[in-house]
Amino acid sequence: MRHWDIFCRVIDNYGDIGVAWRLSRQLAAEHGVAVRLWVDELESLEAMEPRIDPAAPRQSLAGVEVRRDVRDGSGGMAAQPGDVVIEAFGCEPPKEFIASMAARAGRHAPVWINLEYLSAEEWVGGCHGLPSVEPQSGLKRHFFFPGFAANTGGLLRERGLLAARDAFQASTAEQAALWRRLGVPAAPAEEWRVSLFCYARAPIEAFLAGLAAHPHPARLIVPHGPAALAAAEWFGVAAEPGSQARLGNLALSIVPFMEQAEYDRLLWACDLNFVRGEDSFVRAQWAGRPLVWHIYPQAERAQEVKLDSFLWRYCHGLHAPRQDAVARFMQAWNSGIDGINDFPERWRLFAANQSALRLHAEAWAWHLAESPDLASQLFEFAGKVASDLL
Ligand code: TRH
Repeated sequence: MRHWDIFCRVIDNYGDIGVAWRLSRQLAAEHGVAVRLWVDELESLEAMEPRIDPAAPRQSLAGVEVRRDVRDGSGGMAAQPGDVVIEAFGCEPPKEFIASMAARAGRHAPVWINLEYLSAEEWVGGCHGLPSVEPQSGLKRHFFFPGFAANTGGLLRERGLLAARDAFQASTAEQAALWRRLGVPAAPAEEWRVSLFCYARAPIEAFLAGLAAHPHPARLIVPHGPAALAAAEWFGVAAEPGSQARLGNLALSIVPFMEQAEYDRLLWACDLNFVRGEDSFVRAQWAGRPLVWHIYPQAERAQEVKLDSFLWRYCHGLHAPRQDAVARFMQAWNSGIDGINDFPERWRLFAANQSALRLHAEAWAWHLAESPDLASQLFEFAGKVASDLL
């Protein structure tokens, strides 16, 4: 089980490649796996890993061989499949590649796994690990579901993550160095530091107005992207990394889109993190700080059920009024313009609970860390499927 192929298609954001890249590195570093990561578009990976050359068809980095997935019908994708083939989020390997997998059908067929999107919903545990037969090739494909419950595949968490976080959070020197690198002014002790990463449809203006009028001073730190555009427009400054502004009790710093590891440090350094999608959402939970999740929108508002399923798990153990404050604020953030009317009141209640929510977030991270991490579970699962084939 030494050779793995991981396929990833960049749909419209950073999450698919963010997860695939993180998983690939962890399998190589912690499980001795030789990973070939196939990606159709390398620019998104370059944004979070600047050493990537987006023009190179093949390159090696962090123990991972990164290959451009070119499906131009030239037959260039007929490489010999490894022992395990992962398709991230149902992206399917190319036809020629599946044909090579099928040619080895029987005892030597590669283990084929579809790594699904993360969801806190109850049904996920019942579907995790199930096989299905892919009709064209007749090969078995297994569904692997990340999740929060013990009967799921868990969450990505590399070895030593929480210890690294704790060391950083205990070090004022490391935090000061981070702010210097990002061009963010030093923090007065009482200032809240809030990172903002969300989709453009969030009620960003209402939130900025709420922060500016709030009695507690705050600084919003916004990586370059749609949220930075909206915040810069509201403040009337350029939407460029390095832009700074102030209004009322709110200061703004626009920072570059940074490497994944640096973004982790930003999450660790902030008092409150607004995150989105899948991977930043998980990283914010490991940060052990209060978070606000902007969920990826889906057809027929399916994301609302997913948000409520997460809230149900996350809020467990909080006092009822605090559960209410968290749920109502996150729901308003996700309902965009619909939630704008009582947004200031919801923000006021959420902000009033910050100290308790911080303790809760710390405990939540430790609770999640009691379960085995996703890469280890995937490694074990692939081994089990392979031995069942023998
Ligand atoms: O970019 P996203 O919105 O990704 C989404 C989700 O994954 C969604 O489920 C999927 O369907 C859709 O893409 C196509 O949010 P996400 O998942 O948080 O991914 C962002 C990645 O970018 C994550 O790996 C963290 C990383 N990142 C950096 O490396 N540096 C940065 O400065 C920032 C802000 C993020």
